[in-house]
Amino acid sequence: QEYTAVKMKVLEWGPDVSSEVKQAVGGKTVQLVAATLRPETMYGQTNCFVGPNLDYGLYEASDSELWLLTDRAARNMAYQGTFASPEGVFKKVVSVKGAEIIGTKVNPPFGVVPEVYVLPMEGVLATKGTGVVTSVPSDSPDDYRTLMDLRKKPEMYKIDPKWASVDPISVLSTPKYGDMAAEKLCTELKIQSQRDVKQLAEAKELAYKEGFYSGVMTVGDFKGESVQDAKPKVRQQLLDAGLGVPYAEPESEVISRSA
Ligand code: ZZB
Repeated sequence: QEYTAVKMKVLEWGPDVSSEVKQAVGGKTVQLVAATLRPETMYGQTNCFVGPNLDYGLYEASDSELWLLTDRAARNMAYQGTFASPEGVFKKVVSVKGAEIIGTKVNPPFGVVPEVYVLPMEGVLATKGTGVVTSVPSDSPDDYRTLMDLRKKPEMYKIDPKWASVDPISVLSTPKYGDMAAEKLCTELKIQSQRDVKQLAEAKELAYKEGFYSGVMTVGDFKGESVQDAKPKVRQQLLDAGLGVPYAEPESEVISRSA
């Protein structure tokens, strides 16, 4: 699976970021780096998710940029030549817990809404992508359901309701599910919570298939084109703009995960 790793620039730290982290950053730019298989949906980013209990770090991507991701992803990127450092070399500047960065304001690349917040998601896997997930609740059932859970119980999730206030944004339309596939599927499959992992996996599969084979873009430079055509074009634009990099999972890990 070839992911696109997209850079979400930190605009303002949330209330719980430690002074140790802030000091380590100094004047550098920090990017939360999210791995996606759906670059064509980036217009519809409404927030970003991290696992509150997961361990992340700030890694030196270049002289001026620190990237926030998991140790595992930093190692993979170092071997894929993503960083300015020599192949295989990566330097962690400071450790960060997911919970610390909840409420941090970031800029989602190509997002219709230019400022969104970092929120907690229970099911973020440390073993996949970068451990940072960008949220597109129009087309990702997991994102939709989690956002609705957070809105229902902001106190329980210890978030400021304003962080979850951006509504899903339509990015594509399909004959079966209209222009808000995730909401439609969550309703049809009666998905009640982000913990309904079995139904969510089924909804994801259905949304992927229908979006890819029958979807037509409703926003952006490729509006009116099929999703299949638009996907590589939007991806290339992200890469050209320096807002994304290719990211691949090592084969052995992909196999052990699906086994
Ligand atoms: C934006 C997006 C928009 C995504 C969408 C999906 C959809 P897969 O197919 O199971 O490999 N993701 C990335 N990393 C993680 C992680 N560590 N833990 C949990 N989820 C993660 O899933 C790949 C997708 O899972 C990625 O693509 C990312 O969300 C999320 F409209 O990015 B996606 C129907 C799905 N729609």
